[in-house]
Amino acid sequence: MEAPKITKFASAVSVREYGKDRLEYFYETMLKIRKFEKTVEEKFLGGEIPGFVHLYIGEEAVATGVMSNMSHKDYIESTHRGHGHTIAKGADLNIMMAEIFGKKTGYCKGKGGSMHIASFEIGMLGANGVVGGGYNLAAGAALAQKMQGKKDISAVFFGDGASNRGTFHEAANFASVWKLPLLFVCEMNEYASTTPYRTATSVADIAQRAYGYDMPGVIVEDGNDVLSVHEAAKKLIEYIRAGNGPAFLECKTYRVKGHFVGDPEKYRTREEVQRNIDTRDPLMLFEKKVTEAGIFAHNELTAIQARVDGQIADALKFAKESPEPDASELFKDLYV
Ligand SMILES: Cc1ncc(C[n+]2csc(CCOP(=O)(O)OP(=O)(O)O)c2C)c(N)n1
Ligand SMILES: [Mg+2]
Repeated sequence: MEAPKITKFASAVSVREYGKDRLEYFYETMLKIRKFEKTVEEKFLGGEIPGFVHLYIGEEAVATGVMSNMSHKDYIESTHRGHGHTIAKGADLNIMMAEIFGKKTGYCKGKGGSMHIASFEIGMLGANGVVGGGYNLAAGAALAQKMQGKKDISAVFFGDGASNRGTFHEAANFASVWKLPLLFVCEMNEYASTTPYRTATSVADIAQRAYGYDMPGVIVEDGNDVLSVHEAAKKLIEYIRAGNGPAFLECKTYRVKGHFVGDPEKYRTREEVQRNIDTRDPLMLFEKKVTEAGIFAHNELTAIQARVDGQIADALKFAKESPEPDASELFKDLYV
């Protein structure tokens, strides 16, 4: 049997080869995530949002690039940092914002909140507050898809920290033996809470671990370039849909905000964060690419930004004006 390959991916597709609508979709999706997260941050700091919030700011290209190859029939398992995955999967911003505000009109009737958003209609099986908790749920979903003879796939998102959990081994081994239609997407954002990945991870590239499970592994060095992520994920998803079994995608990105809103961030310097913002911001990289190629003028990008601002303002209004769930509903929809 030929050994699986672990490769570094560089996209050979020029920005000019994409239709303008497609490029607008990438940009608008990333913008929705960014602006949604900025609003959530502001409202959380203002005491309007209950619970705990982990922001996806700076990592927008990963969710957008992967999900651009999926339909609502494909499933995803998300993480504690799940707003971006949910938006890229096609969530309604009003219903999402309402959930985060703990309102009755939210995806989980206001009883899930930031870390437990799920919507089966769009194939979003759930965010997950348990680090590494998504692998085996996704493997189960992929097993169901395979047993039903579907061409749909499942994807599980996880961080560099989560890659060190034992649950990864269980799911990766099972998915490989059963040739399940499952994409492992590692978001290597350099930190697991306060721990830099280098101090806690045995390999330089986490995708190297795919080798041990006989699945292909692809490393996107510039995981903040949405087009690179899109192309790399496209190849792997085609491979999975063709019935070849699981694959592993590692995207190198950076968590620009604290681990959670309110994190004092004593484990890294302000200079390091600023350097990443200045040189690697996914929105900035995209804007530069499409304007330098002459595909979008600056005022066209501004118009898209204004449209998204309107969507976020609507979502906020909807969430704020929605009622809270009634106390009598507290024990409804519980599976115990
Ligand atoms: C099983 C488990 N252990 C510990 C935690 C506490 N915790 C929450 S997020 C996190 C770090 C996760 O890091 P990573 O997987 O790299 O994801 P990132 O936050 O960087 O997106 C930890 C340790 C938890 N929620 N669940
Ligand atoms: Mg991390």
